Amino acid sequence: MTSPALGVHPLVDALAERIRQCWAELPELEPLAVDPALEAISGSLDGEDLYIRNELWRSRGLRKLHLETARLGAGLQILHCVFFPNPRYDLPVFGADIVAGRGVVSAAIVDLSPVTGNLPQPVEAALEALPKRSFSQERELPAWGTIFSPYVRFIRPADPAEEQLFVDLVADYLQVLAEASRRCEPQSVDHPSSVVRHQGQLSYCQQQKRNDKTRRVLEKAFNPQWADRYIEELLFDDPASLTSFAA
Ligand code: BLA
Repeated sequence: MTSPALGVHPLVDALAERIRQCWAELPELEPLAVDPALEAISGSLDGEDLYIRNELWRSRGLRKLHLETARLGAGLQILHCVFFPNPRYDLPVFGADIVAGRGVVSAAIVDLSPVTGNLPQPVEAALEALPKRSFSQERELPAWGTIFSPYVRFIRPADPAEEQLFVDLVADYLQVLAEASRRCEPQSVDHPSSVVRHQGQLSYCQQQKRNDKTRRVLEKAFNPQWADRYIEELLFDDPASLTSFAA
């Protein structure tokens, strides 16, 4: 293990490992270039170690697979993961976020989010068929959370057993997306559905950018300009124009 893994909450570590196992199974997986200045970032804040690690890939039907693991001062540990689809494919956005501080996880969220009004039918059917898992503490979604599907889970895990249950839940959602990405046939860039999905992905990014909590943490650890650039260029960069997805 390299030093960045030190001091990471076991749930952050376990989920990151599980996500890496999941993407290793995806068809046509290939690395996506990351600006070296953003790939591994380290520093210190108020005497605490601070680091960010970014891993980026793409695969069939998915234009950007992003996993960020970070430790950002005051013991705050974060796992941020988003899989953005290629708008030519009828696929949802996968998103997961874990926020832990001082050994306690305050937020664990996962969803397959639609980029049109509804989830693709095969995805919805597969999610419906998953085992029902219950957590003792469900959290309420913020106002910008209108982008999430009815299958979103936003919880505060109460103990290690619930943390494991959350890892299993995320792996199931990723399995559903992996299967859909294998089966889905692309449509042309000028197909009206591709246009709608491209627009839907733009809205997804815009809504996520309304999460002040992400911005505040990054501003404090770095500075407002850096935070802005990081959010706009890496976390929730708008998808490139549709024509760039032409085969
Ligand atoms: C909440 N996100 C938070 C919180 C912090 C961050 C500090 C508050 C914790 C809490 O309410 O208990 C911080 N999250 C970050 C930072 C990064 C990050 C700094 O990912 C990255 C560097 N957020 C996402 C994604 C989702 C998401 C992909 O990035 C969901 C798919 C959700 N985070 C999310 C939600 C909240 C949250 C819904 C709760 C917001 C609220 O209650 O207001």
